[in-house]
Amino acid sequence: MTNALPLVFGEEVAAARASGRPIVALESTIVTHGMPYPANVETARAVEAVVRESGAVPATIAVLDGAIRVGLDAATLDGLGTMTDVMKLSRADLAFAVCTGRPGSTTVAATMIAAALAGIGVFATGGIGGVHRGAETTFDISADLEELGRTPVIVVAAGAKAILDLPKTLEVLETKGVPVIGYGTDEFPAFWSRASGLKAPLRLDTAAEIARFAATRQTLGLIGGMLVANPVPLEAEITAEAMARHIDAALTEAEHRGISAKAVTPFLLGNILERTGGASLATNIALVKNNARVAAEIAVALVGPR
Ligand code: PSU
Ligand code: MN
Repeated sequence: MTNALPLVFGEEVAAARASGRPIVALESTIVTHGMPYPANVETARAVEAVVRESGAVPATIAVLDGAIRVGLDAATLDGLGTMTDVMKLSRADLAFAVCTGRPGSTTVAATMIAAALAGIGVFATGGIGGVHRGAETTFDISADLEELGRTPVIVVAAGAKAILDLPKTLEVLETKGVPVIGYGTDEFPAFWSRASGLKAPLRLDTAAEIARFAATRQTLGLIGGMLVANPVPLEAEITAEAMARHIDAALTEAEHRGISAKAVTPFLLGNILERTGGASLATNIALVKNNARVAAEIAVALVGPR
């Protein structure tokens, strides 16, 4: 199905739109740049299954053949997971991939834009991009933060990756007017770890409360998204203390190799995966699934009783 926008809906998503069923957007950079094959494709499928089990329809988003695809079939997802030379798309280059026909995966920022265009209000990911350590000299601040400040999508993430400067990330989110909600926790989670030592600015404990909060923001005309910070399940967490030395080593190696711009986040994730002997990947998979479940519950709550 196509309309005036360069959006192509997968079958399942088109049917959900027609019948007003809840939909959860999912990103694809985690598939192309966040995890190795085949764990990337297996995880994407498992995450879609979690969304379905929780009563919503998954819409994995990517740019292929000059269109923003909303909902990918199994073969397309597999193709994306094995392709090389896929652009990692954010606000700056989403339209470039559409108009040149280059394949591209969507980051949190680009997925939010696509979800808003498609009328999808909830999105699950692993962790958002944020303010990198040393940003005071590199100016490396993820476009995800800017997007959260302007695009009306609820993003469910396990906080932000501990490779970032988390206090600065929270400061920027506050400046941009983004509500950051600890989901069932007072603590801002640090992706692989449940604790960061930082307080979550707000706290809510149920999907219904989050849906109500989103509706109130809309009533008040408050533009922009919100971040639901959902801690990794206890049994899958790697403590902040255990992660710290791997993170420090990965950051040092990135600096030595002169890794910059878009390559920074994928490099650090890959390097940490090697250093933890794959343990960080298992944690990553567990937290994305957990976020997909919460996002689906919020999407169901937003649709309301039927
Ligand atoms: N979380 C993960 N794996 C990832 C990412 C997040 O577990 O690959 C991706 C997301 O797509 C996020 C992006 O939007 O990293 C941030 O990249 P940057 O720091 O370059 O903005
Ligand atoms: Mn960056």
